[in-house]
Amino acid sequence: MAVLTREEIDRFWQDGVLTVPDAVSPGTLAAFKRDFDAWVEESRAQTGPYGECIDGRPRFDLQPGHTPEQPALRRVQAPTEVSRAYYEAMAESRMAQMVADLIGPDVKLHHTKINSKLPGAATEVKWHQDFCFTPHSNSDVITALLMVDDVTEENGPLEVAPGSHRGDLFPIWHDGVFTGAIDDDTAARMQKDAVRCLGPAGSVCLMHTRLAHGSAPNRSLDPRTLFICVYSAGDAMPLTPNPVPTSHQGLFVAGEDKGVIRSEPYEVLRPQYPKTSFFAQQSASERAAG
Ligand SMILES: O=C(O)CCC(=O)C(=O)O
Repeated sequence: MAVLTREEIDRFWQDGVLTVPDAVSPGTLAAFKRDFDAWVEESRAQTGPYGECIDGRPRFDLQPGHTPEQPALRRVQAPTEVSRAYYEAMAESRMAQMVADLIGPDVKLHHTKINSKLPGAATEVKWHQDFCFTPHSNSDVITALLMVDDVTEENGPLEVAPGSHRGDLFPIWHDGVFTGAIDDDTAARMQKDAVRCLGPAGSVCLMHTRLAHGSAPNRSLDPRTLFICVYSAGDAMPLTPNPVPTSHQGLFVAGEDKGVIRSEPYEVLRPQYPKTSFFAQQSASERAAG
């Protein structure tokens, strides 16, 4: 049974983005916060990226400037591997059903992560389109950003350029450097008309993989934690190695594997595989500019 209305589905395809409340239960939200708070506590004793994912890279990434007094845990890679609450929300929630309403009936997981902006941390996300990091044989790929905290004007909300998923793919390589970011002029143009995706904790922002987006640092005293699940249609095949590899990649959360590959024509520069996380890659744009 559909969770999204016809009007919501049409709005998603028109704008490339749709925010819906109550994607998970209050109990799940409480469990998310408990697990995340425990990771933040653990991070206080660390001085650099730590832990291990299935490819040997660190699971937990820290913003430069992190201290025990002011922790700046900015990324948890593949949290579904170390938390039951995050796993169940990825596999069985209304969020997964909503994605099936948009690109189903067959939907599988690509990867999961938590992006966190703790108060006082300078974490920002430069403008980009996810498809340039994770090209697939077709673009029925959705990034679902679940709000673990209330997302407000002040705490570094996701900002998007509505309709941009129907336009060009903008390079994230510049002068031979993989910056992971759209060029400054284009980004400034997008920023001018950007729409902020706000909502109470438990809302999900469903974003088309080609939609251009970014987000500013948290200027408030409240945290901004997003649990991000990237799903694709069952017949969309990843064309490059998963930058956030997980043992859960390929799990069908709706429908089944029909053994079909569907492709659409497009061209994109092959992304660079990250050494730690996406945030470190994007800081290359500062080095390139300087
Ligand atoms: O954490 C954010 O604000 C942005 C997330 C993002 O850019 C992404 O998931 O691609």
